[in-house]
Amino acid sequence: MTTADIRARPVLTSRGTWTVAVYVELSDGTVAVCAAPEGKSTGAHEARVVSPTRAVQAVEGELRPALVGRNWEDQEKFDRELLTLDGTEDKAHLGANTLIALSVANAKAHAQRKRMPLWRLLAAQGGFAPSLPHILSNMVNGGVHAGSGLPFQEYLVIPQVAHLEYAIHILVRFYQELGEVIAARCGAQATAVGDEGGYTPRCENPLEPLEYFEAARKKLRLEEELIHYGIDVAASSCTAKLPGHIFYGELVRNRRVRYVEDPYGEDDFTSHAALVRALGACAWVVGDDLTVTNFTRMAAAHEARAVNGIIIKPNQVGTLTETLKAVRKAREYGWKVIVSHRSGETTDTYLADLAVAVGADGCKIGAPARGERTAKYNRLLEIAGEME
Ligand code: 2PG
Ligand code: MG
Repeated sequence: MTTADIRARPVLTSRGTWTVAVYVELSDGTVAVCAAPEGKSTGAHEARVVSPTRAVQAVEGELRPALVGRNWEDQEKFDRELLTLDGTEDKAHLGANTLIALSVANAKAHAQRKRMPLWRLLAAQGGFAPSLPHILSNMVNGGVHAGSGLPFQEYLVIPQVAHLEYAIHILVRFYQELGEVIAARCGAQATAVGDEGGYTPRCENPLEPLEYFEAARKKLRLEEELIHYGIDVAASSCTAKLPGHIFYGELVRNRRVRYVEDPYGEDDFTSHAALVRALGACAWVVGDDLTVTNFTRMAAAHEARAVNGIIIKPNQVGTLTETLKAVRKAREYGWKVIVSHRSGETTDTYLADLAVAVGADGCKIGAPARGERTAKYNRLLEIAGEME
């Protein structure tokens, strides 16, 4: 089946900024679209993005003439062609945002034509055993996602139950209860939500949100085993002094935190490695800005034993094939895999399909609030049905 047309247009993200959406049309009339997300706390080593105007121009002026009229059912071949057309190491010419939107739109179009859900197509293509992930739900937003003075960027709630619907049920109850706890302690204003749907209490003490979490858990009489907590420090965007290992150890030992993302600067492999040595047996120490879904950075992190888990963000690298390869590499390294959204999202749901397709351990999709986040929750629920 040949590709009949490729088009692009600027669309809006949840942060009120522009991004690019790419449409792929096959010769039987099948049309699929994908919109690139964007991050606010981007890692310095992520692949480059171009402006939405440049992205549209790249699609219409360069990619469309080179790709239309050919059969791109083989996604690997398609992505290889995209890399050749870009011709740079960091995707600076066509932009990782342009490429990821086009790469995913192509996969979606072929899945649609085969009447196959996207997760099933991606699992088959990558040779993965699909499964439903744990959800990492960002219920208190801080750092650059909130502007509330809270130094750490994210406070995550991670249900420890196998059944997805039950996990989401727990999250929704937790989110509501947490809202009441925060309103009572900090005033209703603090329940205004940040970029990823989490509440935004004004507090400078990074322990405070974990206290609110525990208050909500106790009020709900949720047993301790049912939920873990996590933090994304986003250290490279953090303006406060970073804590030492003892502080993180205290979070793991006494605050029920089992997930620590980007605890140190994006080039500080040494401190990460020391933390893995100290806490690696009882917590996931996860790289995001440190590893940026990039093979060279991942190899360096592996060499240094700097993490035991990785954030996979397709738009950090630029194509679907590279994303799947990064997951395979992470598995080879023995790491946990967490497929993640960005702070600037659209209602596109391909991320949920990807998380299921690769059998990710976790999927980070924000709080169960705001349309661009709930779209992913709802897609996960739909996929659970498709898997039955
Ligand atoms: C992160 C992400 C998503 P951003 O740091 O993990 O939560 O934020 O998209 O702003 O990089
Ligand atoms: Mg992060």
